[in-house]
Amino acid sequence: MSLVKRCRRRRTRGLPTLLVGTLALATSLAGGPATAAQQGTLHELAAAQGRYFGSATDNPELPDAAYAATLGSEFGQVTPGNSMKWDTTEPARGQFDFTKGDVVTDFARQHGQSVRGHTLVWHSQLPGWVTALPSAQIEAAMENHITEEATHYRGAVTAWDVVNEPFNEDGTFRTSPFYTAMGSDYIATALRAAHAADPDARLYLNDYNIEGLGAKSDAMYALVNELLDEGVPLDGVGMQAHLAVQYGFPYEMRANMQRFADLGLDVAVTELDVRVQLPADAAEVATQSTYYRRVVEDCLAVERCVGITVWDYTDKYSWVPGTFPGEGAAGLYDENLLPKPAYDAVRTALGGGEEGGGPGALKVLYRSNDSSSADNQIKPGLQLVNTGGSAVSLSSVTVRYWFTGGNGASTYSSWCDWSALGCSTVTHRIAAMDTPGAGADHYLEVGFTGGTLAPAASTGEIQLRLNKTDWSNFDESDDYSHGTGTSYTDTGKIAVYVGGELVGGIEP
Ligand code: 9MR
Repeated sequence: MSLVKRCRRRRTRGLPTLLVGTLALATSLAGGPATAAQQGTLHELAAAQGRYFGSATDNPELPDAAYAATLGSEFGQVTPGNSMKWDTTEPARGQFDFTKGDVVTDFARQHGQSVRGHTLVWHSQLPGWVTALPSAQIEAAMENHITEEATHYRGAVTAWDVVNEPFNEDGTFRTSPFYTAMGSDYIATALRAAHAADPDARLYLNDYNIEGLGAKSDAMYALVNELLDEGVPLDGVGMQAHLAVQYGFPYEMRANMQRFADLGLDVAVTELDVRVQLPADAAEVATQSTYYRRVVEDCLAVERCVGITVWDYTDKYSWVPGTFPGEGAAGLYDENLLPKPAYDAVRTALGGGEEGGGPGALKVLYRSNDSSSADNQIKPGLQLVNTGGSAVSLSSVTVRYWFTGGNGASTYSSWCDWSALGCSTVTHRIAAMDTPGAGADHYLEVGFTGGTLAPAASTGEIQLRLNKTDWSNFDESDDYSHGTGTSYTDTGKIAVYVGGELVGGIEP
């Protein structure tokens, strides 16, 4: 793929991602207030990262006041699970009924949320009259359906899943009345009709099992390349992400998202849930949290990943048990609308830093590995312990140890001498404080390249060392974080942060 081709595509259509992020932020500000115990809703945390965080919803659920309250406050985007599908919106040929979809767009407007339209063309949930239509009439019926629906929702829907689930698992095109009538051309025809009806909507192709690399995502990749080459209006690819703990995580998700992004397309996670076999045991719950966290991390790592939608946010209204008997518990909230460990994991991955129920869920144990506090090296030994109920992604964690430099060079070197995790996992640097405090004008900051800290787990010992580049002596005796104990204790004078937010220890 030449750079020239990519640039041309970027200019061809649509909002830059940055603007989408700005809109999302504006949306979040219009949404409901954060609960007292948590700083920022899922959507506010996502919006701070230029993304949206949304949920599917459906008309029968909305009268549930407790459900609607969380839907309206925690999420900045909604997708109607059923009410914009063909069987609902055009049950008889030419007779359109947008009542149910309008209830969802009204709810969204009242709560400052954006709406993803789902879906204009799909092989499933088609009314009988479409499947009974002679092939020669399918194209006109499809164009008319798209035109009427996309026109009706102009201004209310920011993105459309124009074509849903066009592929079989092996990457061949799925048979449908549309494919039978028009071959794969039906996809370009549908996109053009949607663009003509609503030139401002972001137009997507959406499918499941295209999160990782493989025959199905390769087929989507080949298709979107072709469409872009032909100048067909296409803005993005939706990855549904109906994941299951027993089938493993699609580890190449980030690389896969990136290859679509490199074509100048947006990417969205459109229907995320992670089902487990019931009854869920502790290991499955922990793995589920990890999967949710990884999806968030992957989306944040890909600039063109515009947001994440869960399908739906609570186990109370999940589609999973009805479709996969014996499986379920796939959502972020349980059947009583209470947040599950996966919710904490998502918050943390979004930079919320309240894993396991608030500040204090991580603590740092410290001992001095230095027999002299007046020599030319400082040797803190640290251990990080997860005191919360959910796994913590170490890549979002940093630890600070404060000291004074004193006379001599003001440049430093730092070292990891030994770590139970392996020093290659540990990052370290010395930074000067803008405003020095008592016993502190510099700090050693320790971080991690990756890994997860399970509930109650410890990183084990991390032996650190630092010196001035001129090897002059320190006077550690009055350093803020310095102690003389030789066994590990929580002194409270070494701070730990998740996503940059203080969660343990006290700063000088
Ligand atoms: O959530 C939807 C559920 O209520 C319907 O019964 C089901 C019928 O197919 O569709 C569900 O949503 C699907 C979505 O439209 C497309 N991707 C798979 C979703 C789960 O089945």
